[in-house]
This record gives sequence, C-alpha cells and structure tokens, in this order.
Amino acid sequence: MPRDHSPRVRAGSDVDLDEADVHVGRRWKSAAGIPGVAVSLKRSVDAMGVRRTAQTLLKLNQVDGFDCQGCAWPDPDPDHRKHAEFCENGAKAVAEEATTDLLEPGFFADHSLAELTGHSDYWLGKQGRLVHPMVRRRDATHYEPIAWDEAFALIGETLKGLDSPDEAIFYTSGKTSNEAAYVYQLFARAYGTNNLPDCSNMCHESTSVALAETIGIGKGSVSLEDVHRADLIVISGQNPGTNHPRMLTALEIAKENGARILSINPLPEAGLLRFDNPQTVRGLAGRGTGLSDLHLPIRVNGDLALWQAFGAVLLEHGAIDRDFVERHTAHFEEYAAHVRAVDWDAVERATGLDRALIREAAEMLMASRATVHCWAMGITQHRNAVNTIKEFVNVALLQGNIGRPGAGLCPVRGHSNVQGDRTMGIWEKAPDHFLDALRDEHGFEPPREHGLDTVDSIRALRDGQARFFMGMGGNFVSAAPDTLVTEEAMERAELTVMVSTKLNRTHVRCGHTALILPALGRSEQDRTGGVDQRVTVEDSMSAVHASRGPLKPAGPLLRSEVDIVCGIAEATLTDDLGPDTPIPWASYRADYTHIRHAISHVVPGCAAYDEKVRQPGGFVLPHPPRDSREFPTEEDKAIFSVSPLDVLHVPEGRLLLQSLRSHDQFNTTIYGLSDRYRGISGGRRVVFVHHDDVAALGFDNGDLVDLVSEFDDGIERTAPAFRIVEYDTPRGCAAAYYPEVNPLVPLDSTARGSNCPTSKSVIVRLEHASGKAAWRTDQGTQAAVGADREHKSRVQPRHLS
Ligand SMILES: Nc1nc2c(c(=O)[nH]1)N[C@H]1C(S)=C(S)[C@@H](COP(=O)(O)OP(=O)(O)OC[C@H]3O[C@@H](n4cnc5c(=O)[nH]c(N)nc54)[C@H](O)[C@@H]3O)O[C@H]1N2
Ligand SMILES: Nc1nc2c(c(=O)[nH]1)N[C@H]1C(S)=C(S)[C@@H](COP(=O)(O)OP(=O)(O)OC[C@H]3O[C@@H](n4cnc5c(=O)[nH]c(N)nc54)[C@H](O)[C@@H]3O)O[C@H]1N2
Ligand code: SF4
Ligand SMILES: [Mo]
Repeated sequence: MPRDHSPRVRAGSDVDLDEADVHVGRRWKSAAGIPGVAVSLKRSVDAMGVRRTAQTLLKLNQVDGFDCQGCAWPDPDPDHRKHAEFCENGAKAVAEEATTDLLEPGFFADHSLAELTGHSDYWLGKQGRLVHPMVRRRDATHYEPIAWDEAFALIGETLKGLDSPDEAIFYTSGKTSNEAAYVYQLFARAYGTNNLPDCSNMCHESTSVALAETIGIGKGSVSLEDVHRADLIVISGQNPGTNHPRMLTALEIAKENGARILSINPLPEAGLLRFDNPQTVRGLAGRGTGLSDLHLPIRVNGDLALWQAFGAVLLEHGAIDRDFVERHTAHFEEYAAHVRAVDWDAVERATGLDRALIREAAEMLMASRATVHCWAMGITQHRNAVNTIKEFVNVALLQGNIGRPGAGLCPVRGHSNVQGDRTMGIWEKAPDHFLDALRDEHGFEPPREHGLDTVDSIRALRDGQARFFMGMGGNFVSAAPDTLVTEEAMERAELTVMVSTKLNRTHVRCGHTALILPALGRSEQDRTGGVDQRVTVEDSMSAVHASRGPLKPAGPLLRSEVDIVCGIAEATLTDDLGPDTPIPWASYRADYTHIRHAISHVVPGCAAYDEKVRQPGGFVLPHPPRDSREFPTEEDKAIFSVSPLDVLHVPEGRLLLQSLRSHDQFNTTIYGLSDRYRGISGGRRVVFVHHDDVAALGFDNGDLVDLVSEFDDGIERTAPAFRIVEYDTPRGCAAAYYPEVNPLVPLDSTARGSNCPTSKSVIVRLEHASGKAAWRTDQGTQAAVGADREHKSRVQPRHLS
C-alpha cells in the first residue's frame, strides 16, 4: 500500500526495459568447472584477439607479470604458482581492459552528454578504451579533445581559485597502485585537504573500524597458508564462487587437508556448495569437491544475533581458551555476562534459524582447534555491521583464534589494491603518526582535521560546500548510494576530473566543466620517463609485490596514474600555494623508485621497500596480532565488545532487500548479462523473492514490479521495472543486482561507526508495474508483450526536504 503523502523519488528515466527481459534457467549446484574456462577464453579472444590473449593471460599473477585487476585474493607463493594462475573473472577483467576497441574523440562529437545519459553503464563500458583527454567546457553539450597540459592548467587554476582546499574532493577506487596512491594523497595533503574518500568507505570500512578498535589494526590476520591449514573455515556474507573465485582453490586444498566449512548466507550460492576445479582431474571429470559441511540460510541482517548466540553456546560449554583470554584480552567479563543473557527467541526471529541448527553450527566451532573467519559485503553493508564484526572478533578471542597457525580473521577485500591504497595513506582519517612522518619526509605541515568520506562528500557536493571532485578511477555516481541525489550533487560541481580507462556514468553525470583523463591500465607497459616502470600492490592478506604489464598501451596518449598526479601537482602547487620545500614531482615521475624511497620512510612496515618488493613474491607487511599476539590498542590487549542485539525491524508487507553482484560484472562494470550460477540470463532487472512471499504479497512469479524503498526520512525512492524471480531466499528477504538498485539506498542510511551505506539492508515494498517485457523460462515463454516504452519517460520530481 503506498503511503499517499510521502514525497516520491523515481529513478530510471533511462531504464532500458530490454534489461527486464530475462531468461530464468537452471540454478547451479557447483562453481567453476570447464564452462568458466570456456567463457573466459571466449571473452578474451573476442575482446583482444588470440595473440594478446596469450600474451596477457600467461603473465597474469606470475612473479614477472602483472597483478590481476580483479579482486584482492592473494597469489600462492612463487614456488606453488601454476602456469594459469587466474580465474574466469580475472580473465574477464583483463579482457575488459585489454580490449582492442578504442573510444576515439569522434565518438564524443557524435554523442551529446544528454544522449549518453540515456545509456546504461553496460553500454557505456562497451564503447572501448578511452584514448584521448577530453573536456566538457562549461555547460557544453559535448566533450571535445584537450591537450594534457591544458587539462592540467585547468585543474590547477580551479584548485587555486577555491575558497578553501576543503572544497576539493579526491576520491580513489581500489585499483590504483601503491605508487600512484602515495603521490595522490601526498598531493592532496600538500594542497591542503584530507578529503580522500575511497571505495573502502562503501566496502570494508566497517571491517577496518571494528578491527582497529578491537585488535588494534584494521586488517585481517591470516595468510593463505592459514586457510590451507585450518580446521574450520566460516564464510559469512560472501559469494566467493563469483567474487573471489581462486579462493575456491584454497578451500579445496583446506578440505583435502581435513578442514570443515560452515557457510552463513541467505542464498545457497553455488560456490559455497561445490567446486569443480578445472586444474584437477577430479574437477575435470566433473566430480569436484563438496565445500560447505553446513549452510545456514540466515535472514538478511541476522548475523549479529547469530554470533551472540554462538558466544553464548561456547561459554555454556566452557569451550574457551582461558590462557589466551587471560593473557591477551580485556573486558571478557562484561562480554560474557552480556551474551549469557542472550534472548534466544529474539535470535531465532532475527536469524530465521532454529536453535537446534544454531547449536549444531556452534558445535563445529567448538570442535575446531583452528578456525578462520571469512566475511565480505554481506556483513559490512548493514546498520549493525561494525558491531557484527566485533562479534566475530569476540568469538575468535574466546577460542584464541588469532595469531595461531591455521586460524584468524579473514575479511576478504574487494578491489585488487584497496588495502594497499589505505596503507599508502588514502584515508580521510589518517592517524597523526602517519601525518607526522609525511611532514618529516616532505617538509610541510599536512592538514590534521579529518576529511570527508564518501557519504559526506556527496552531502558536501549536494550542499555546495564542495566544488571540485576528482576520481582516481572508479565510477562514483553509480557505485554510491541514492543515485539521483548523487548524480545531482555531482552536477553541481564546478569541475569534475575522472582518471579512467573506460567510459562510465560519472563521466556523463559530471560537473559544469569536466575532464576525462585516460590512464594506462595494469596490463599495459608503463614507460613513463622513458624507462620501464613497475608498480606495487598489496593483497587482502597484506602481501606486497610488484606488477608490470606486458601489453603495448591502447593508445600513444595514455599516461600512467603517477604521471597524471605529478602533472596536476606541478600545475597546482606553484610558488604561492605549494609547500616551502618543493616536492620532487619530476623525479617521482621519471623513476618510481624515488616514490618507493619516500614510502619506505613514511609508511609503517615499509622500511627498505624498494629492495623488498624486488624479491620474487615480494614481502608481507607486519601485523602484530598475527605475528606475536600483540594488540596495539589503547589497553595493549585485544578488546571484547558488548553490543546490543540490534536487528532491523521490517514492517508487515515489506521485504528486506540486499543488493549483490551477478556473475558477469565487476562492480559497476557490467561484462555481460549472464548470472550463470543463479540461472539468470539476458537481463539484470530481476528481484529474487521467496515463493511464499510472492504469493502472500499478492504477486506471481514473473510479475513486473517497481521496487519502492521506505526510510525514516519519509522519502519513497522507486526503481522501476524488475521481474520477480522466485528464489531460495529466507522469508521476508529479497535480493537484486547492484548498481541497478542503488537509487533505493538512502544516503543517510549508513552503518553506525563506519558510515558505510547499508546496501545490504534496504526496506522495500513491491508494486505492480505497468510495463510488460518478455519473460522466458526453460518451460517456455510465460508472458511476452511489447515493452511499455512510455515507462521510460516518467520521472517524478525529487524532494529532498
Ligand atoms: N567477479 C567479481 N569479483 C569481484 C567483484 C565483482 O563485482 N565481480 N567486486 C569486488 C569487490 S569491490 C568486492 S567488495 C567483493 C565483494 O564480494 P562479495 O561480498 O561476495 O559480494 P556481493 O555480491 O555483494 O555478495 C554478498 C554476499 O553476501 C550475502 N549476504 C547478503 N546479506 C547478507 C546478510 O545479512 N548476512 C549474510 N551472512 N550474508 C548476506 C549475499 O547473499 C551474497 O552471497 O568482490 C570483489 N570481487
Ligand atoms: N548497492 C550497492 N552499492 C555498492 C556495493 C554493493 O554491494 N551494493 N558495493 C560497493 C563496493 S564494495 C565498492 S568497492 C564500490 C565500487 O566503486 P568504484 O570502485 O568507484 O567502482 P568500479 O565500478 O569498480 O569502477 C569502475 C571504473 O573504474 C575505471 N577503471 C578501471 N580500471 C582502472 C584503472 O586501472 N585505472 C583507472 N584510473 N581507472 C580504472 C573504469 O573507468 C571503470 O568504469 O561500490 C560500492 N557500491
Ligand atoms: S581470484 Fe581475483 S585476483 Fe585471482 S584471478 Fe580471480 S579475479 Fe583475479
Ligand atoms: Mo568493494
């Protein structure tokens, strides 16, 4: 029932109803296998031809090659690498970047901005590699070519003209190399601001906050070897078969060594159930390895309650490592008293699981001598995310599972170098010791006041408090929450600058003046300054190593991210603005070794950085809890936390919607329209709902619905035209793809303590939609009526007050 008086906001003036034209087929019960290899090779050959395919894939994740641009899953040590050390999605990521389709300036002459906004990110990304710097002159209808020097001068003038450096925002996506990240944060701080939001703010920020507060360092505590040697691996809120496919190889090795796996996920994701590894005989024969020993189909947002119950069971059975708790932790008593009194009825309601099943899972924890706890976005993107992760820590501490072989905390990071970027100082809240070191190395006083994170950056742009936005990679407009608000906020900026490889929505919903600066990708040779440059990256397990691309760049005008930052810095930090001791940008650009020298003086754990990254396989950054069970918190101990049992209340007739990734995308880059394991193809505008909810809400499988999100601010946000697909998800829950549902995520709905948008818990209702797109299943076409094209132009006004 619509709430008649609520202001309504409707996204999707540009919805392509063809994308609601889906085919629903068989669901998969195992991941990977031969189809994965076949798909990835076909995509690669189609995009870049046979020769480039061979040239690149054989260098992917090799010691003398380049680091995969896909996810942050670590590589095996150099002695254990295979010739093909990549997965289907790694190959797709490479093909996306190394495509031989080029987007020449003529394209922009042919397509106005107004026309481009009518296309999806999928279409935009398919147009090919950006090869020429482009400018949108003030409020012009088209982009036109611009020379690099002129582009830098334009940026320099704009930055010098701002009333305060804090009117500028410097965003980073997680592919940026350590060297580029270091010079970028150095430039932003020398210019005078800590406004360095990054994709982490929408991703694992809840993890970084929770771990820093409890174990004293915001990173995971395991190595790949620990995963291989674990007794028990718990995988919460993560879909490794799609998003970290080579993790399945590690899980397979662990299983062979006798490990058990507990998966906790509303959905029975194929990669959690079974793995057919194409690199083993078993996998080739299609027998594969069963992965999860127990799967808990938890209700969305129920994890906090579940882990408090786990704690209660462990305490009840005295299954705790007393020696560890006494020596290394603080506040055990408060925690114990709190969870002993846990309300089991509330736990059952929150999780949708009965207590016998919860006890069975807790017994797996009790039986394990070494447990690895893995998690990803299904945990971090909720209002209670920080506290949920603190509950993982509580249970790990109870059992002494930190700093023990085969055990530890394993947040699985997303972007390939998102962890490295943070290590290098891409952080709006960089600690004083980092800023002190920066001052001592570079001879200027960096700003100390914390900067804006992603959500606060959107607010500042919306409210006119920020007037300049630069994106080092990424696709801010599509990745961020509340798409309509974010798009309009971006369009208020005086100048937006995007350093990019591919065209995306942030280029078309841009500032009054806008620049697109085309960058080299990681698969390409970087000969900045006339020498072969290498860069370095850090994976999800704190291992740092070098990367060097094998391919000839897509075009002669492309520049490296390091080169671009140095150019901007030189055009901005002139006598009147720069630090008293000039920063040697020219030398940084000429030889990245000089940047690595600076890193070795400034970044903790990076002494002799350049020497260490020259070793095959690189080196591992120090991690006191992992290395020596030392916990650099204020109390010098690991901290048990007490959190209220805080779970979202979903009103009658509403569903709790999570947004997730299909098997054919990398974040906002849509590779194709096939979510193979979930049996969806041909389109992306689907919403997965439990059979009984579909009926109870008065709908049928296959109905076309609008999704309407309801939030405390009283604004109703609508995303039109989704096809209902009955799916094996708990009652009361729903799922749909990111970024199509981002218009539904309210800007002000964020995780407490980390300000991460709550992309996994959006309260929605379904409404019958007027359009009818085709709908096919394996049983045949169910309903195929011409799409109601009028749907496309109905945009309602936006109310923000
Ligand atoms: N191929 C590919 N690889 C990627 C990416 C990509 O887009 N494509 N993105 C990269 C990035 S940046 C990231 S951060 C990672 C993301 O990796 P994931 O975190 O695996 O990504 P999501 O698709 O968001 O999946 C979230 C999972 O959490 C589950 N879930 C949702 N809500 C809950 C809940 O309340 N509780 C529990 N227990 N589970 C829940 C969902 O059912 C789903 O299985 O992947 C990285 N790797
Ligand atoms: N609803 C919802 N929203 C989410 C999420 C969710 O689960 N649900 N997940 C969140 C998460 S975990 C993340 S990490 C963010 C992702 O947010 P972002 O990192 O901002 O987005 P991406 O889609 O990864 O960025 C893709 C763009 O990066 C550029 N690019 C690619 N490679 C390179 C390169 O080598 N150099 C440069 N300079 N540019 C390059 C290309 O132009 C491409 O279009 O989205 C978040 N948003
Ligand atoms: S698991 Fe991740 S890093 Fe490894 S090849 Fe696949 S996408 Fe690349
Ligand atoms: Mo991410």
